[in-house]
Amino acid sequence: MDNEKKTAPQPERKKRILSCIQPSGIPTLGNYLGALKNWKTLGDEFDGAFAVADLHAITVRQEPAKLREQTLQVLALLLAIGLDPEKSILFIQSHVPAHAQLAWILNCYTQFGEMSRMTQFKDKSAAHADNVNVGLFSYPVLMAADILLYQADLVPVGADQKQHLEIARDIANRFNTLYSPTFTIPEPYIGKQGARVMSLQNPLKKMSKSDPNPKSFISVFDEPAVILKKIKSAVTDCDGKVFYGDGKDGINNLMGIYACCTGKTYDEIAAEFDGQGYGVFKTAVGEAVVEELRPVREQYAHLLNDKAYLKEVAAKGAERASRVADRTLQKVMKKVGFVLP
Ligand code: ATP
Ligand code: LTN
Repeated sequence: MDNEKKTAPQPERKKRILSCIQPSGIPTLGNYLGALKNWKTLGDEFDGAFAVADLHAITVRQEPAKLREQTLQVLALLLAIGLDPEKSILFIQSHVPAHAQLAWILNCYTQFGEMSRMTQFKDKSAAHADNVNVGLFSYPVLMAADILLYQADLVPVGADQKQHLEIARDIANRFNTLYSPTFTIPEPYIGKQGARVMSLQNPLKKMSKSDPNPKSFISVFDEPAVILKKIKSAVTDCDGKVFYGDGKDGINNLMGIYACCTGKTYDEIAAEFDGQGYGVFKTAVGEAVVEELRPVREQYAHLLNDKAYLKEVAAKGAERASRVADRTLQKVMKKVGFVLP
């Protein structure tokens, strides 16, 4: 007798991608070019799940009314960049209890030493020395839970999150080895361009929405005149020549932004502004950013007025997300040895 089981060929599972953004301020051009822009492209192609990470946001003190407002703003932004809530799962992290539950379990499979090496923790604990809380420390474990609950194959993030992705992979591998295969091992998806947009005031620091100096970042909702002004006052050098090179961090950053918005290469940009000085170049960068963000800003303005719709999207998203997340959580609880309810 033929021992080989004859099974019907399974349709290949579409890759699942997951990513989150914190409602810790108004998203910046860095968030947009480094992450959100890729979410739209990947969300069209794969099974997407995208969340507003409000649990992560409270690792830094937030004003409650502002946090509520920013959470809905960020959800509106996800729709404004073109994510389709019928296709992708769009949700608010705290609406799906499995995130906090799995994070607790994974905390017990993560070593203090490995968390201590996280550069974001070092940076953030220096920036918020009066509130170095345990949540800030175990932030990457919650992020691992976000990813692993959905069995994500691909996680589109900016370059600053690479280290956190590596930890998520380590935790998943450890759990799979201790018990049996449970979690998909996620791969980071870091775009070639825009992965690290730098502060306009200090090009050695990443552009961040929680930077106290608003001149250092461009918010995705800034008016055109404000964008042009912020780019004009971006810190550069006194060399006056537009090319990508060592010691030209400010110009390199502007060239990166311009390349992302126009699709031009660095050589093409250097040729375009040859002999023209920084004034002309900065105006062109400002105009390109205005055009890049225009459709997002326009869509967003339209959506934000409809709070009832946003809440409906969040409710449906949470329901769909919970279905996927609870399945993984149940498996984990069983393997760990909990009595299932
Ligand atoms: P905060 O400043 O509050 O820490 P953040 O903007 O650094 O927030 P998130 O909101 O969590 O962080 O980031 C959402 C996504 O944007 C992540 O994928 C992150 O890697 C990406 N991102 C953040 N800043 C930049 C940047 N300057 N350049 C490119 N990508 C970025
Ligand atoms: N820590 C991330 C935001 C985040 C995230 C995630 C990104 C929270 N959970 C899961 C990807 C997957 C940041 O960018 N600061």
